[in-house]
Amino acid sequence: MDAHLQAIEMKIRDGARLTKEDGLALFANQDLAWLGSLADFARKRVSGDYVYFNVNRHINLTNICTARCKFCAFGCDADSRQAYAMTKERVLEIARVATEDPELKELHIVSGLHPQWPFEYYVDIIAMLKEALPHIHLKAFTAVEICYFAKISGKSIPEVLTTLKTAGVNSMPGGGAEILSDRVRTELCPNKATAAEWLNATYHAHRLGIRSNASMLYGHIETMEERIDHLLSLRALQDETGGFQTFICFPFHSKNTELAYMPRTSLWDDLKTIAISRLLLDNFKNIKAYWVMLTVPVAQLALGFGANDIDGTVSEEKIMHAAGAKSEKALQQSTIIDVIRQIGRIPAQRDSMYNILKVL
Ligand code: V47
Repeated sequence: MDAHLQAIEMKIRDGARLTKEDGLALFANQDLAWLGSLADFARKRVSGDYVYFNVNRHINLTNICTARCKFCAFGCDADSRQAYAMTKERVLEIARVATEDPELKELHIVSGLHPQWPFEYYVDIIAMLKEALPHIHLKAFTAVEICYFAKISGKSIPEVLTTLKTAGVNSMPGGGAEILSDRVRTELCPNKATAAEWLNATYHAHRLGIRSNASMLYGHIETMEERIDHLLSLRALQDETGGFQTFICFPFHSKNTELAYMPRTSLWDDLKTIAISRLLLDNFKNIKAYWVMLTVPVAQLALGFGANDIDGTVSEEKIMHAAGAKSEKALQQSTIIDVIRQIGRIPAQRDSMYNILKVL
């Protein structure tokens, strides 16, 4: 093995930090079994043998979106035949039905950037849900949505976040990060928060005590260097705030998007990306294998390549399925538990803040 890779292995065994050059060397190397064993070693050291999952429900308030990112099959214009926008009553009805399941602990709320709804509409929905279902954790609005709310309301980012926190937002999902590069964003998603704006909104959320997730959308027009830079930007922010709970990578699914000609990432790339994320993000405790995008068998494999979290039951996922994700629409808890036990790890049902509720 070449000397640089040997040095990287030594650093990982010693718990030392990897550099950008190390990340690039890991992507260039094709010894997947070696990489996987290092990522598995790092995972075990940071988070032991538990594999976390939660019981949650996704609610996408609207698919009408002013951003119209090239990679997205979910967003549409207001006059599209698929367009929908939920009333407050409809949101409450969905939430009430979902929470009839006593195991359900979280509502995950992410939506399009609606051209007409005022900021107050979103605040009212959160306040309504919190009043009706005070025991449910509301993981709501990506940093992109926070930036949009600031734009439409004329409020500052901290004001928007404080208003939402007061209304009942408990934490934020990690979407909208895509690739934190101006080149990529100008090409794929010029009508929404820039890389600096995404990082800034996330920084303020963490400062105000709103923890959030981080994500990466890969396998489109980005270079390996841009993937590494993305991971290092997240690592730097985590050093500063400690506010990230978990990292998720989304392999790009091109069906029904403007980039429909692009092939799906290889399984090899998916496993390398998860493993390298675990190794570079040394200050993240949790790396999520998002079965919705990966499919259940690949998510199970990813648990041997650095991941320690398999998200949750995720009923009614729409964004990824619009782009052709072939996975189930939701998973039973018993399936998640089997998937974890089959690889000799311990299923741990968690809440949204990663407190263990039950070890199964
Ligand atoms: O930002 C959109 C991704 C994200 C496609 O924090 C796509 O726990 C692949 O925020 N192919 C939104 N990916 C979803 C999101 C999320 C989902 C699950 C868990 C969490 C969490 C957050 O979905 C977007 C984008 O990066 N996405 N379209 C696509 N065609």
